[in-house]
Amino acid sequence: MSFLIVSPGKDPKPWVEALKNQHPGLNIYVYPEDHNNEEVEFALTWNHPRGLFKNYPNLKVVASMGAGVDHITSDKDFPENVTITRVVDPLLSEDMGYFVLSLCLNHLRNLGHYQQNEIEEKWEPMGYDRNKDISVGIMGIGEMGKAAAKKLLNNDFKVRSWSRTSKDFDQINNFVGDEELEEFLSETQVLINLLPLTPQTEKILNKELFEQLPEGAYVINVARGEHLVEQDLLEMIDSGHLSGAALDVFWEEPIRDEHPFWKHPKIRVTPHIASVTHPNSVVPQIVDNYERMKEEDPLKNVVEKERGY
Ligand code: OXD
Repeated sequence: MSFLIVSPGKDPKPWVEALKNQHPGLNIYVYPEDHNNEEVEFALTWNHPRGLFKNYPNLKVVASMGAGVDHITSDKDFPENVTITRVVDPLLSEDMGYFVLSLCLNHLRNLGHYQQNEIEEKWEPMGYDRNKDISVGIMGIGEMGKAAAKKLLNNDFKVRSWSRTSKDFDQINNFVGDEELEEFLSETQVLINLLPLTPQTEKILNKELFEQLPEGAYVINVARGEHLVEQDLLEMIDSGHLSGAALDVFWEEPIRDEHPFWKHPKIRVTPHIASVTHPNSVVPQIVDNYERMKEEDPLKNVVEKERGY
């Protein structure tokens, strides 16, 4: 029985090392090195070549290296009988919480403005709002969304959330479904997107949605580039309806050289680093699922394929 790692564009070495430490007997192959497809029962992946897994007749489980699984579920040739799992790591969620908190504080205290002014040697103090006076709206209240909400609440922000289906998180006011979206948006001064990417949520951050935010609202996208209609965001910032945006994810990563986001004074770009999986921290749960698969025990963090997350 073999364990396959498929992660083009991502260095597999720390994963191999962590897996070997956790489970010295594991027979690991890193795609595309030579291996027998029939022996592979478990694969760990990030951005696999489309259609690859249908060539593994005995594959049982494909584990995502991260919290997101859209890179797997979007593969139309993914074998139906293979289980998909994702990473659920409190530390990863906490990293996301700290990141969105720092973006909110940066925005509130105008640090982007001062950074630019420093380059231009300009002394130009600005007024600022206090955390307690700002209402932050989180779209998507899964593990990451909850962690973000807690960090923001602990730092005195007013927090509300929106999810497509009802969620059991009672610490904040949660709005549900299309019917309550308008109400959710109407008082959201900083919008944070943490939705999973599914056919229902693709391009959800569009002009129609932005128009329902109050004048001067700020947008943070830390989920997936495909949630955002880029042109709509640019238009709404340039018209003054939105005050700016912080973007960590993009349709195309890295974004191309002349992309208008790079030089836009009101858009902050980071290279998909909001919360990055640390192999040592998540390998124990992957090995645990590998053992469960062998023992035919129920796996943990299984993705509902119909739902897409
Ligand atoms: C993830 C990511 O889904 O890094 O884990 O985006």
